[in-house]
Amino acid sequence: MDVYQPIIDAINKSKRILITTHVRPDGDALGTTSAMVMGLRQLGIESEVLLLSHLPTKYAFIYRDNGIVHHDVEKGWPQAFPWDRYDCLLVMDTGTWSQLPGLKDQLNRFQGIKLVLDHHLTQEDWADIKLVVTEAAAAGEICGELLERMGVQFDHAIATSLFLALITDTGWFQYSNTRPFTLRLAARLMEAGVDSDRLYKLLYQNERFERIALQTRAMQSLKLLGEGRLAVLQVSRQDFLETRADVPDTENLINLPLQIKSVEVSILLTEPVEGVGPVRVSLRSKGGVDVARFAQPFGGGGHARAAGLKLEMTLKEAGEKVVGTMLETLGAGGV
Ligand SMILES: [Mn+2]
Repeated sequence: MDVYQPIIDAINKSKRILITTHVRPDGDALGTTSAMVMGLRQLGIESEVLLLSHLPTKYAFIYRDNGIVHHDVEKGWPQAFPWDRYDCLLVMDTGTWSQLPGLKDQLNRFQGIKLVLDHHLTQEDWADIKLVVTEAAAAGEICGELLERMGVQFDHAIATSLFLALITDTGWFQYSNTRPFTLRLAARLMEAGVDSDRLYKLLYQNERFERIALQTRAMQSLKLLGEGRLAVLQVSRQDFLETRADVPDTENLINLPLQIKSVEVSILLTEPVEGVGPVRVSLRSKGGVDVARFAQPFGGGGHARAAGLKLEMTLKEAGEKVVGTMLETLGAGGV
């Protein structure tokens, strides 16, 4: 059976769709939701976006340029979120509650159909219809395919949104998740008028000094363990305070130690800026260790080469716990 048809039927039956995505949305999450809103508009289907975090400055242009308005519930849900306005909830780029804080409790007030469109391996069974394509490099790939099948024309705005999704999740087509489909889609998006030079400047030549200062501090914490196979970085609350940087400024940091030849796995421990909440542990692998599987017993998840988890302990304790377990994993020849 065609895996796209059930979700297409559900969308076609909907009058107004609420589209949401994971907490701390990245370029895939925002590009995909933006493309979806505009694609649905072409089809005469109304939709609105719900973000569980503030719109990050780095990617805000994609919503601003395209006039995408959104509900922002990072600071809390309104007394009466208008759930009865929507007959469909479409969750993009995640399928797990841990990535959707607060949403599960809200949904007992929602009567409509629940859809998931995602490319992550880790999934939970709560949606009515799921379209999960784990070979897809980005949720944007699945969204692009879906919109084309629904008869949407890629205009400049939709193409730019989908291109943002692709380049974010593939590191501008460098990561191993890049597949021929990704490049063929990218080619069609460029034909539809994507200004890739502008996107490159917006994403890679647009940093604040505070971010580079934080990266410098984090790199000074770099430790190589397990005969150089494991790299560990940490960002403490103190680092945030002294550099005036914020959590989004840790983005991409974890990839830097992978430049070292001997490193197989990179771990980044991030202490909460406010001093409350769990330590965030990000994991990257060159392929020998499945870090999604590693993260699972800790309640985390993700992809084989990029995953994360959270630990309710001090930075030091979290470091000892994760590093110890990872060294055992590496000692056992990887999982
Ligand atoms: Mn994604």
